[in-house]
Amino acid sequence: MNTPSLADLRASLPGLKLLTEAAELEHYGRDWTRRWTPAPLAIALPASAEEVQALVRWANAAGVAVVPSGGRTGLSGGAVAANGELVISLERMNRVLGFDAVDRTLTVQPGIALEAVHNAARGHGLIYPVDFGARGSCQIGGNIATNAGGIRVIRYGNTRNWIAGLKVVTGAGELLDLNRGLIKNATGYDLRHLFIGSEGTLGIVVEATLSLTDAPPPSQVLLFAVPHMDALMQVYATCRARLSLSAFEFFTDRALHHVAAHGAQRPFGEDSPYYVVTEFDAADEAAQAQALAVFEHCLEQGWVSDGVISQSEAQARSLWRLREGITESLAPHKPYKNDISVRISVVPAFLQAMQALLTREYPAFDVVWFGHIGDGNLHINIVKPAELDYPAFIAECERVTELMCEVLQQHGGSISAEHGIGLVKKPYLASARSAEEIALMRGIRAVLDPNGVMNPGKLF
Ligand code: 2HG
Ligand code: ZN
Repeated sequence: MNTPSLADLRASLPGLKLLTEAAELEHYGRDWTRRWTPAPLAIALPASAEEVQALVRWANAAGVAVVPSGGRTGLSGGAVAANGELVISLERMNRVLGFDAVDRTLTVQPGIALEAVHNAARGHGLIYPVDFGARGSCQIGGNIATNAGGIRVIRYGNTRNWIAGLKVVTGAGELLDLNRGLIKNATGYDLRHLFIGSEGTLGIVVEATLSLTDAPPPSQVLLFAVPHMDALMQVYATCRARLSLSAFEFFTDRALHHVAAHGAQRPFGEDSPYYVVTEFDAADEAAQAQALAVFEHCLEQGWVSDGVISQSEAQARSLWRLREGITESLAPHKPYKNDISVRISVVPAFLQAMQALLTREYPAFDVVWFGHIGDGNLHINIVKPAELDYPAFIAECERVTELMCEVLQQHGGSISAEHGIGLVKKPYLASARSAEEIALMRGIRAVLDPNGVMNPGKLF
């Protein structure tokens, strides 16, 4: 890439909001990974799709790399700008553009926060069901670029399921209007789905039409203490069969240790190695009685040792905090993160194989497991021991990640379930995708981004 001239950019796009102060470069040049030193060229804050298009065209002509930027809550380094890139932040494009009561769709700009999407949908008596802890800071454009998952995938699926239409500016600077909110559209390749989960390597989302759905009935939250690993899946199977679940999450005693140290209330008098948080529809007394029966059955079988059912929204929120507060409680320890998935039926075998590997390789490390076990998605955070410096710690974790890739391959799993590949998991992509698949992905990228300006160095 050339040494570009900002004066030239200013002259090409008069009126463009451009930031170049050191603190701004630092702020917009990083995401939640904190592993790379931000060093972008400048931060552009376009106000319209046309401005995004003009910026991408300028980047092509000037030979400048572009990093699309949402709420930068990602954990894979996909939004990091450490090599003189032009960051295009969508944060000023944050409006709801329209609601259609017949289609039950909400059309939004990419920079709107997920929480604002939730509120807008609720304002129309419907919901946008994709949800996760970063809802207040992440943006819908980033959710689409990463095909974000979260805590209700078990019922509603990933972001992909909820995108009825997408306007994107490709890496070549073309504006595409994909699918236009149609439910049925059998006209060849569905290009919309190429952009969902493409991690900013093919283009930039400039508008999205989101499908909405009915609000579910009132729910309750059940927290179980689970005494051994095998019981986790017994509890899952029982809850899945007998309750109408909207979430099924788990965490370990180490995770509870960290959230409790961060201010959360310990739920039970006695500690347990595993905990499950599950949310279920509890519209009437029959549904509530069913939940109690499930709890008693699990207790009798020895699959749970204790449990609590939320009796109010406040209590439900405080039980959820035990699970949703884990990432924040670990952040000061600069953990190394893995975000893997296997088929749900394979979870117990994978957990066992991984525990054997970790006990062998990391006997002294604090390894924190949690995640969306009902989707086969497990988060493994390794806390940095005080005696290791950060580079040595990362090198050690990467060595074990390589071994983990072998275990994942044996179990048919994936190195990234929902956080994406970005920079962090790039070395391991080939363990989850075949050489033929990666060659096809490279070919698609070359067509949509012929000059290689879109998020270069990310994904592969
Ligand atoms: C979650 O499920 C997020 O809480 C973050 O995906 C996971 O911090 C992590 O590893
Ligand atoms: Zn997650």
